[in-house]
Amino acid sequence: TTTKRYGARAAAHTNPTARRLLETMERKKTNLCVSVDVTKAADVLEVVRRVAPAVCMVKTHIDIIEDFTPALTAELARLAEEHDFVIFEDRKFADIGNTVSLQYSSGVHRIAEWSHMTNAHPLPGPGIITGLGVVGKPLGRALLLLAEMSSAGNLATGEYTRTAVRMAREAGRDWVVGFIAMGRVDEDGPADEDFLVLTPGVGLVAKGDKLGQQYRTPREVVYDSGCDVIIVGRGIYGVQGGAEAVLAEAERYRAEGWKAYEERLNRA
Ligand code: UP6
Repeated sequence: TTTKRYGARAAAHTNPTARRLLETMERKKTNLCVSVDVTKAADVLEVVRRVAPAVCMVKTHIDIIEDFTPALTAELARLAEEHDFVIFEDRKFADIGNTVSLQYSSGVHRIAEWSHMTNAHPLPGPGIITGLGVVGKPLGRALLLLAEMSSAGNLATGEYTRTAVRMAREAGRDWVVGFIAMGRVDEDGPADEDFLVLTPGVGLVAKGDKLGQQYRTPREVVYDSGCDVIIVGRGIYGVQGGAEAVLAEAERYRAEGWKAYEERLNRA
């Protein structure tokens, strides 16, 4: 997987969102996902409009928005088409199948309507994958499993991580297209298997925060660990210097992530 170009890997996927993401990455020359963790709808849209040229994906936490209306997600969906990126709602579902299917389709946020990709903890067992799939699969959406986490002391290690990978394989890649992980958790798989590995905890400046977050550089994540997408939040939207600085910082992460990817291909 790590020796192939993103664009070439698209053919290994039947899931339309996975294909679209890989094709977008190749077309825009970016493996950057910006995590827009701000709490006002106007600020979300401002950051997204700024970083749009530099990203393959925008990640949201829709439940932190104080002034949420469906106009926000409609506009996000429109921007995704205009600027060619995928929307990933980082919902981290963690309940039984019946409950998550309701949380995914209903409530105020109606996540399945506008978010191309979402994620789930494997903790409750395979029913969570099936329950989300009832809603998302017919819409061409994609699911990631949290196989590992970036925060200090997290429990997603060892046998838990291996079980997450096994659950993804059993569910099939037409629905579970990859993982949130810190490295190539799928490396024991067959050569024709292709999972996406999306990795948070990425920063060029800070080493961590006061609440357990741990940062690695784009190079450590993409070149050393073989991950596919770098997820950057505060390192980009939190930069000092206003809107101009946000795009400049996104472009810096895009360039770092892409360079690490090109070097990974050349090493092979
Ligand atoms: N995130 C992590 N670590 C994980 C899983 N998800 O940081 O293991 C998410 C956070 C946040 C983003 O919920 O939205 O990635 C990281 O933000 P940051 O770059 O500002 O630390």
